Amino acid sequence: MKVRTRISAIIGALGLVGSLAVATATAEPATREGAAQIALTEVASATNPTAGAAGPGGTVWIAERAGTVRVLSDGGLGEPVLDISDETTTDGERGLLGLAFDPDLAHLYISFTDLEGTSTIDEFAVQDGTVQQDTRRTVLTQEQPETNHNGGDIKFGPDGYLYVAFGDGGGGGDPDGNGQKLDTLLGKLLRIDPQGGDPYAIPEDNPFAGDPDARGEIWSYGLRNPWRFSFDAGSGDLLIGDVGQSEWEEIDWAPADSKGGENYGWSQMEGTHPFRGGTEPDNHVPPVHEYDRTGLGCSVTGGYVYRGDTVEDLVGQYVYSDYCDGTLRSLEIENGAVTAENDLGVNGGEVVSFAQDADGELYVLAIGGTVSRVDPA
Ligand SMILES: [Ca+2]
Repeated sequence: MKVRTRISAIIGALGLVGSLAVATATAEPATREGAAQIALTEVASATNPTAGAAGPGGTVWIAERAGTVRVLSDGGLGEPVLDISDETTTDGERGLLGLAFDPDLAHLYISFTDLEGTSTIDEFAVQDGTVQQDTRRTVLTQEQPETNHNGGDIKFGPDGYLYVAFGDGGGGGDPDGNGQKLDTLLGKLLRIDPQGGDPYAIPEDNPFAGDPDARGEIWSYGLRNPWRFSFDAGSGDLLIGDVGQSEWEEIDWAPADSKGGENYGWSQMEGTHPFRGGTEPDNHVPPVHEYDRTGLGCSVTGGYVYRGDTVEDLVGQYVYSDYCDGTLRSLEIENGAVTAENDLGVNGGEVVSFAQDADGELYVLAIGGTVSRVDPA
C-alpha cells in the first residue's frame, strides 16, 4: 500500500519512533461534538521543516532539518537567512531541530546536531530583523551516544530563561538509565540563562543548583524523548510531548508556578505503566494524558495551547498531533487535569512540529514540507 510504504519510509528516515513499529492506516477521524471546527490552510512549502518560532515584524521563522532557516511572512517563505547545512547531518533523528528567539527578539538561538552528532545550541544577535552572522557563539553542547532521541527543542519560558529538551541518549529502552540519573543532561528538560554568563549561567533557583550530585541545568527529568514542548502563552503552564518506547505516548504538564524538579518517570515508567518491570518513583509526576498505539498513532508531537483569535472555540485548548497518525487533537486542561479530549477532524500529514506566531495563531509542520495554519472551518 503506497501511503503506508511512504509513511514507513519517512518514519525510518526520521526515526522518531522508539521501535520499528509500522504505522497502520487509520479511519478518517470524526469530529466529536463540542470540538472546535477548524481547517488547515497551506501557507508555505518548506524542505523538511522541523521547528518554527515567532520572529521580528510578525514573521514566523522556520527551521529546515538539513540546516537552513527561512522566514515566513505574508509573501510566503523567503530564501534562507541562515544556512548551517555543512555543519549538520540528517542521520537518524539529527539535523537542525530547534530555534527560538529571546523575549526581546534580540537574539536567535538554534539547536542542531553537529557533524559528530553532538547537540549544540548556538546564539546569534539579531538586528533590524537580520541575523548577525559574526556574533555567533556556542552556548551549550551535549554529546549524543546514539543518532536517535536527540530531542533538540528549545523555547524561552515566561521567566525569560532558555529551556532545552534532550532525549535519553537513544538506543531504545534507555540502556544507560539516563532518564533517572541527575548527573547527565540526557533525558532532561534544562533551564539556563544564556545571557547571564559565559557561555551561560545556571539560574540560582533551579531545583538542583548547587547540588554536587546533580547537574544544575536540570529543570525536570525522567524524560525519554521530549521532542516538542511549549509554554502556554496565556497561563505560562508547561506542556511536553514525550515520545513513548513502544506502548504509551504521553503529554506531561507542569503549572506556571512550578519550582521544577518534576520526575516524569522514564525509564521506570512509560506513561502511567511500569516499563519492563520498573518501579514507580515516589516522586513520579504522571502524564496529564497518555494514549496507546492501537489507533491514535505511534509518536506524539507536542504542540501549543491555542491563544489566537481566529478560532474562538479553540482558545485555551492544547493542540497536538502524532507523527504516525497526523490527526490534530486537543486537550482541555483544568488545574492539571484533562477535562475533555477532542478530535479536531483534520489531518496535517506527518506532523513533526508546530509553531506559534506573535498573535497566538498556530502552524502545523509536516516533515514532507507542508506548513499549514490552523484556521476556522
Ligand atoms: Ca513519563
